[in-house]
Amino acid sequence: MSFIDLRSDTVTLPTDEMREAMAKAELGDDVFREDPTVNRLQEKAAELLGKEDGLLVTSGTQGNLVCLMAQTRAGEEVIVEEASHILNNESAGISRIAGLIPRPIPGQHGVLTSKQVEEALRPPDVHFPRTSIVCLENTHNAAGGTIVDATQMRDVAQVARERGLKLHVDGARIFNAAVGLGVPASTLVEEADSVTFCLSKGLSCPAGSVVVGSTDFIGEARRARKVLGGGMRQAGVLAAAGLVALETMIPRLAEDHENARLLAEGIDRIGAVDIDLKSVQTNIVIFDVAPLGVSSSEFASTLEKKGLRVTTKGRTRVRCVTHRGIDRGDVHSALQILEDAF
Ligand code: TLP
Repeated sequence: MSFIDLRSDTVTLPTDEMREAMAKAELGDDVFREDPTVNRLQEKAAELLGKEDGLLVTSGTQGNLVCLMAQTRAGEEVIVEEASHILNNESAGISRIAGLIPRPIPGQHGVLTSKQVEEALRPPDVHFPRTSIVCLENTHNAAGGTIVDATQMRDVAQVARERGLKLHVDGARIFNAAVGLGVPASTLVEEADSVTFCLSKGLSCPAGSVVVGSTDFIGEARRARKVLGGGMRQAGVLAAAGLVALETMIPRLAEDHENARLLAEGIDRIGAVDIDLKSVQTNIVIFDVAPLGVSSSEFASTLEKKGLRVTTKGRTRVRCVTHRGIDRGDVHSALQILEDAF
């Protein structure tokens, strides 16, 4: 049975151009900083995001952890959005490995405001943990791929700056945000001290993420990556795919956004479940099956039997993600299956 796979944009396979670039990549030992392809990818990533330097890491999870380890000390507090990936989907790495304590704050569509951050700050008192960093997620996965725009980013960055806090952006899908807004990604992370973005999601690479920031920060991040076992030697085979992604794959994310819109509007039209069309801003569609009186996992297994793969978010929410492997025809077929299942 063939499936329409809307579980994640992580299921995308590398393009032929990527495979060719990987086969021909010039290689060296990256722990000695001698892999020319890795070096080129890191430079290109830093340039695209307007930062001094970059560092290839194995995954988005490793990237976020490396960024936090490089900018904090154990026992410090991290301000995170309540439904963020860092808090909920990275197996508590920030606590068990970086020794940090999270301070979760509920955002609106995943977006924190400067007022919320301000209110969360603690007076200097030996009883309290020191708050040292604020994390924003852009796009925000659990909120439905919602975008944090440059003004909202700046707003939070200003408080962080005034209070001496660092600002980290989990930009796993930062290029979806940039394409969604029609702005260069660099404008969205101008104020960030560190950014992680993923090559292996909508950009279709087989693996890898990149961390960017100042030269000093990257020096610390490189050490943290080593601690985590992320020094990868001839990693140019991966970086070669990353270069193709950064050079050719960003504009096509718009197609994924159009397909997500088409899917969301179709689900809304059927009218059997709850869906907030305002939250459908990029390539993620989340709907709530509570009105059907079933759990999200029961619903997902019904869909699976009919040839549609999705993921669940909590007890009643279902997530669909569009990507390069999904065209308009697949969206129409998915809608047919969904209507049937509803
Ligand atoms: N997200 C994956 C799953 O882990 C849920 C997905 O399918 O969406 N930040 C954000 C915002 C993410 O969505 C993800 C991956 C990560 C970080 C971690 O990236 P990886 O999977 O490369 O460790």
